[in-house]
Amino acid sequence: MAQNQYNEESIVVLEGLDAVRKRPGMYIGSTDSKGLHHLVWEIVDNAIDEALNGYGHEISITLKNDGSVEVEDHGRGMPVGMHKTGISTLAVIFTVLHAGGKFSSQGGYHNAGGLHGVGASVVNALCEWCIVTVHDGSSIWQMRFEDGGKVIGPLEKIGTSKKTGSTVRFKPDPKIFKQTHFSFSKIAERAQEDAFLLKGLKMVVKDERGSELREHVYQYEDGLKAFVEEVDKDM
Ligand code: 1YM
Repeated sequence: MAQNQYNEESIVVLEGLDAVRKRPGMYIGSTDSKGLHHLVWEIVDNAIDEALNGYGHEISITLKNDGSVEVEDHGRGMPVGMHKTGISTLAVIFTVLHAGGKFSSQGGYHNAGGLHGVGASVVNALCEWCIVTVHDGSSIWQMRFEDGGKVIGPLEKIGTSKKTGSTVRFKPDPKIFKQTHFSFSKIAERAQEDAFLLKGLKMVVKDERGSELREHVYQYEDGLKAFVEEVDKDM
């Protein structure tokens, strides 16, 4: 029975996500460094959406030494219940293209970049692996995907927690991207812009790669005023 369920989930993945792997440019613009960093913005933007909705005001982005990146928020936590299709809602979010209205180009938070809102499933499709962890205030849930977003097991309860929030850790697929090195300065710059735009939002960017451990924290109680001062400084 349980075996069957994974097979059905896997079929959804194959139908939904192979389109992304066939034409990544249609979803993330390109497969160069710019496209690679789009993966980070997609996940970060979902965390920012949650902050804009009033849940959680601290988001951290960590560059890991295995080439993966981890994005963590302290919002409500992604839904861990069942979707009407009989698949967990989390699996739907990560394996069905444009799952949920908020991933359509109509919904939620937008940036000036244009290409935006294509969502977690697109990121998952273009990864070697992706691990999603949710704290729901009583339990810790986890689900893993491999090789272009394939479901490798069910959403599992892995512990208990009084906190709420979501963590997505993913490793881009080198078969898709021309290069898979994340730029700390590029990510930090974008995180700072997000902090300027959303008053009080705390963005923490960490680099755990190699011996060069770095951490930048951005938080502005008077958003755009701080931005103008920053721009002014360089003139
Ligand atoms: C590290 C990335 O994705 N956080 C996140 C995502 C969602 C929610 C909370 C959430 C939204 C809603 C209700 C709602 C998402 N929910 C959905 C969907 N962080 C990150 N935090 N409960 C939780 O919008 O109603 C997609 S993403 F589709 F289920 F609504």
